[in-house]
Amino acid sequence: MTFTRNRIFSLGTILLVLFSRGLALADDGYELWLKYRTLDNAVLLSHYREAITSVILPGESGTIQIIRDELKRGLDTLLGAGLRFSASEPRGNALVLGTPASSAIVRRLLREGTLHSLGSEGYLIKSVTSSKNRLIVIAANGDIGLLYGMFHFLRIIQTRQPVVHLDIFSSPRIRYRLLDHWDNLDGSVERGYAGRSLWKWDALPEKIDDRYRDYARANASIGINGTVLNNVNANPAILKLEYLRKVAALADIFRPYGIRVFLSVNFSSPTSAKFEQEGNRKGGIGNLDTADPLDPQVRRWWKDKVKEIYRLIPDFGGFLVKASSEGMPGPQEYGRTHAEGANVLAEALKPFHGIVMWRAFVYDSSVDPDRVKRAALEFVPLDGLFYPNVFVQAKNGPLDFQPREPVQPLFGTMARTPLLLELQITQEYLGHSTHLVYLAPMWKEYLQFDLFSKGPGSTLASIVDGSSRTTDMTGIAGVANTGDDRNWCGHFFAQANWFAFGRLAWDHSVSAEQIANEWIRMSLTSDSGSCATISSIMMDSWEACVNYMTPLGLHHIMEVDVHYGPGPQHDSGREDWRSVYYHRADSAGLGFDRSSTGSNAVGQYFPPLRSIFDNLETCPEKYLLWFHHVRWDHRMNSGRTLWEELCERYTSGTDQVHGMYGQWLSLEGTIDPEVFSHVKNKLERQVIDAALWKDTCLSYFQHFSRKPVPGQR
Ligand code: GCW
Repeated sequence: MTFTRNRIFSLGTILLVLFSRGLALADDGYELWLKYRTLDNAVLLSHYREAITSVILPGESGTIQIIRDELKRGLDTLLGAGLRFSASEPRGNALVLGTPASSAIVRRLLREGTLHSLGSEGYLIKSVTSSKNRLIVIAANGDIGLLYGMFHFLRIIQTRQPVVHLDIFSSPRIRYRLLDHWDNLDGSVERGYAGRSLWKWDALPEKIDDRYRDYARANASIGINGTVLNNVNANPAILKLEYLRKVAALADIFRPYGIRVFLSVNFSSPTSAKFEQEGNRKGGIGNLDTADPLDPQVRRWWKDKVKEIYRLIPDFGGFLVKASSEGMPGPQEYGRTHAEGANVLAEALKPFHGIVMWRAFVYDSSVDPDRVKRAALEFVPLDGLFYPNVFVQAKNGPLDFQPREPVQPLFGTMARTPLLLELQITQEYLGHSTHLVYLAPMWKEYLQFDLFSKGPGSTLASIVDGSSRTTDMTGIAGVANTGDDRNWCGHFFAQANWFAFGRLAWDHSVSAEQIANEWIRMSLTSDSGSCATISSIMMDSWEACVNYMTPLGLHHIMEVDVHYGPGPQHDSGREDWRSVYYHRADSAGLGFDRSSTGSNAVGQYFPPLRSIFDNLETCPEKYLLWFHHVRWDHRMNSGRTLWEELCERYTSGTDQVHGMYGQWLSLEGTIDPEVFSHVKNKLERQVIDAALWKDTCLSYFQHFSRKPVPGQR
């Protein structure tokens, strides 16, 4: 009996030890990049502990309380010591946070000019030394600026930077920095690969899920200041009072984190439900027979609805609209333009400083059979006709979030309309949440793309951040990759894309490599050897994906609807939809002729881009098959023929993934075991998928080229 009891006891002890060790070690990804692990470097620890002996943080607003909690949680854990918090003047070396209204030190520090340029969200982090003590001051005009400054300061410590001689000035380059959720009211997420929606609509507004705060906290830590809660394929029900109360509950939680809520709305909302027809998403929640934007009753309906929203959500951000696109209702049904449609909403939102984000993702073969030209054809004639509080929101490329596209030419040609850049964080066409693809290098390529619209240097970044225009209507949105999976994004490395989107939205001049390094150190390890390996995996991953999926400007050859695996053979007869339409393979060659003798999509770009793209000899090879139908025996820069180069790209793409896998295996034992095996499993799948892409595409294109695959018997 005694024996048994002892055995049970010791077994229990062992299990307890194992369990608690397991808990301490296992990383399930929930904490994202906000992991605060006690620093194991004694020199650094004493450097930080000496620099910060207490924290001075006056104020009691919701935001200040969040800052206090985060600093406690962060610094206490990172530095392994409890810090004293107070609201009064510091004794000894201290971290001081304040606004001109709350702190004399900050008042002394901030001169008028600096205050102005900090705006409502910017901050300073500055070392200030006096005879008595050394201070690190985080100063901002308001609490939200302090919140951002605080997260920046924690990032400095998480990434183990020194905290002496700090002199940081940071303010966002872009005003609206948004996540667009394609979340449906039934809990599903369109193009979501990380579980169900984060928003538990059935339980709201009474039940507040813990994750809402964690979501807001994560976004605030990277500077995201708005969220569009629901899918652009919008269910009109979102505007019913019942749902607006739920939205208001979320807005209340997000507000102290500096995050405003926005909604996608269905253009037919004012109409009666009796118009609902199977499949075409028409029929609204109102009682009108029409949604014609010029109808006075429709204008009244939107005004009343907007008033109702602002009564519940005083800082509501505005509406996102997908109209006259992919079956969504829109103004064109009533013979009205996109501008007339957007303006009826803008008029209603204006008194409350709300905005409209009107999407330019349209295609309609009556406008032009080359799908990539349609947005510009429909929208450029409307330039200057939108109300000032309207953005036209366009995807980065003219097609649809392909692994690589040239930039949407609209960004150059709609000079009088505020343009909001839509990026896709969720990897609809880049391997969902199975492939490791770090997207920052891709976004940087887009942002640095020169449209020449005002001569050389008219980069997409300068258009989006307004620096090449005179407007403060600047915005960027990322289609979110979040869901209710424990690790938020499905793939652990997909978290890096959420992180990178926020960092670039705040400051697009930061390099993809720096962002990767920050994320790795905050999320995975600070060991420099491991960091270098992980960084190299990440930095090469996008080019690898382009190579094994769609090299040399190929596009949209994914399997139909799912958009995951290869499907170059798809042909439905629907002109603008299936793979064969896009790749145009035939016995002569490969690629879509968009040159001046083809669809002339090149004509939508400014000179000299137009002629650079138009000419087969000057067109960058990365866009070759996007703009040209190229002979199989065409000589590429490498000296290979097109066919050989295609084979080489597909092969190097699969080799790169093998390489990534090998590099990952070398990390075993240096990073968290749970993360290690999670990523290992995903990479194993990616190796198989890359080979499938290569084999499927090469054997399919071989029917046309009728040439052997080099190295293959
Ligand atoms: O890329 C396509 C997607 C659709 C999406 C649409 C859009 C939300 O396949 O799922 O719908 O783009 O951006 O509106």
